[in-house]
Amino acid sequence: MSRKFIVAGAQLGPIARDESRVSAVARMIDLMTLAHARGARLVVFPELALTTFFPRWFMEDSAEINAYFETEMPSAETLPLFEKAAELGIGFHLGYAELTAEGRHFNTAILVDQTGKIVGKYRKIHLPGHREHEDWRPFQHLEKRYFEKGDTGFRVFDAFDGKVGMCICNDRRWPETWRVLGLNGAELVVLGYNTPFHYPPAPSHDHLQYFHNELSVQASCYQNGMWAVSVAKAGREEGCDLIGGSVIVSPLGEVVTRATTVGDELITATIDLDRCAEIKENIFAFAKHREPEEYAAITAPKT
Ligand code: ING
Repeated sequence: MSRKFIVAGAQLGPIARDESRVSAVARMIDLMTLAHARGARLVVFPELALTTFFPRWFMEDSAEINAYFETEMPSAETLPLFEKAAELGIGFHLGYAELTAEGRHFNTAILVDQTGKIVGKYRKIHLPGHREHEDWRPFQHLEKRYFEKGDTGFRVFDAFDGKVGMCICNDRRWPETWRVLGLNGAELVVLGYNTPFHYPPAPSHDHLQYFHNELSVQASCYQNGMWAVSVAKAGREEGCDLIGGSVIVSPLGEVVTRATTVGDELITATIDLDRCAEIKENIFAFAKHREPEEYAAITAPKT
């Protein structure tokens, strides 16, 4: 039985600072309904998909900061998304800010199956940006201030007749993310991102943001023989331009489809998990060709 099915990427346009979770969820339900109409079994939403990308502002008041976090999942505002998923029989991936009962803050993503059950959770490991206010920047990128490094590792979950992994945004730029997921058997990686077009530390790179976005995912899919659905929160959000460029990429590194706007947009593709073997059993057959004895520098502790 072939493991072919349709996946969807549900790119979101801007979410305003004062936009309610109810509004964001309603937009996602519209995209989920469209995904179902197009035959998708899984729809992927962006990173931090319930609120505006709040790490762009320096905040000190914990109540103000915590207002952007979810203390339960599903919550009253997000339950309709789970209920719609179960009603339609479609799974989904959702990124959100997680505040645990112990008071820990993570940039988190979940994988939910076609019955509306959470079958996987990931907490972002590569946190970009900085911890303190840096007034030279036109906008801040304070993920190191608001989130702890994720404590889940790069796990792979049995779902959708295959092995599905997750990462989040900056993780996609690090080859280690994908190689560990690949070594853990991932055949499909789903992820969301919020990527500003302007990169204050190196403005001369701005025109390459879309290129780097696709380069990272294409190379990683090819080098690990896996599919990826990588989905943006896009558009001019509170004065900050976020790139679109949501893509679905094959194990051969081909961009199968990409978004063409910076708003709410659904992309879909038929993927075949069995095609991962063309890479995993040949050019990147890890057991046959990897030489980990030579790679110690990769996992040596930071000096
Ligand atoms: N955003 C960005 C990302 O890695 C960034 C941060 C932007 C890094 C541009 C480098 C260049 O896509 C998040 N949220 O990680």
